[in-house]
Amino acid sequence: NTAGQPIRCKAAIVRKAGEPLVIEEVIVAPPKHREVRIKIICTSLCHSDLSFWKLTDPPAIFPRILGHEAVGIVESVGEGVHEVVEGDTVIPIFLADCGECTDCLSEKSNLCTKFPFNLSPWMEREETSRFTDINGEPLYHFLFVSSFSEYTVVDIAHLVKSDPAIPPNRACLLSCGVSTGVGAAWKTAKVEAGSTVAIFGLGAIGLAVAEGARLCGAKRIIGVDVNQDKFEIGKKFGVTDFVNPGNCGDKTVSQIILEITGGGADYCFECVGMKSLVHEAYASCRKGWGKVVVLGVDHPEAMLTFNSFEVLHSGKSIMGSFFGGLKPKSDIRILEKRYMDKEICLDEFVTHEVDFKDINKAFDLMTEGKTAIVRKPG
Ligand code: CXF
Ligand code: ZN
Repeated sequence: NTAGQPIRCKAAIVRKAGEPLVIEEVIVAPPKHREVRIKIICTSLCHSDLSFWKLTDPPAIFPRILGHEAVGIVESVGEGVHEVVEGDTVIPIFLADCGECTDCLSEKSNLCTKFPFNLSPWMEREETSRFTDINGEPLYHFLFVSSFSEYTVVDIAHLVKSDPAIPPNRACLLSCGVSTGVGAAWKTAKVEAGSTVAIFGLGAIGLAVAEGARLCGAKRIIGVDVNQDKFEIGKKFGVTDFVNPGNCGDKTVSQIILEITGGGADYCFECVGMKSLVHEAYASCRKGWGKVVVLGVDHPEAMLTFNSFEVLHSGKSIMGSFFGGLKPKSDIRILEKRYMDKEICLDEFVTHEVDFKDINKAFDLMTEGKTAIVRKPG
């Protein structure tokens, strides 16, 4: 029984920006008040792991244990934890759900006020780390999860219970990217049956938006991507039409979308993180009721500029979608159920599986633009 004791195990550490991760022995301290120590069963890569691995300027901070899409088993709980017990299957989520603030109590928000989203490299409730290397040096956390380790400590506000019947190499996908995309169509945009959707960027998020739109009964799902191969891939997730910005001749993407939809798409999703694409999405959606949903992250200083008269008389809306508007503690289990009922496809998101020791291969694959990578269980 390891409860209350430090655990020595292996973790993949980023010591310097962009350098290969090194698998080292680390010490994982026992969980404190409202914290849970979990054994990671499976973890996948999200593009944010890649971004923060390469980042050289603040908030970059090293040595750090990255990883935030995962599924694990509770090894032990800290004082004051009554929600989970040893042996429970759990999914860590970078976005907190305290369950008691105005936002967590509202159906309309998923932005917890008690633990607002931030990029702190520590635990949620105190500025300390639960990881040390074998020389006793502290290692930084990432997004309150740090799943590239055999064991990690996560605050209870960042954990949701998971159905153990779901294969771990599928459950981990619900921890960030796939949920974000599906949620953006389902909860943020509230895509209606019969509607037309345009998705800018068919990476994992964009494909998950397609999946969400398909589940909502969208009639037409237009994928926009510079990589022509994404049309075939997108078809598995419900993409019906494709626009390659490189093959538009002298027309813009929005001109083509307005033409083929007869006035614009009902819902447009920006899934790349380029402000120019937010403007293109705005131009591509239908006047009167078109909605633009922003999911991508451009550089922190990027500004969006809209003509006020155009905004006034277009009747269009622009909205942000953080974690797909999903409330972690209640909505993840709905997505899990829909997977168990064979409605949501998760299998198609997995392009490669690698062993933990080969984690750098996963970073190489994601750098090449592959969609999702999962570590083999065990
Ligand atoms: C992201 C969201 C945008 C800021 C960095 C973390 N979340 C998950 O990948
Ligand atoms: Zn993520």
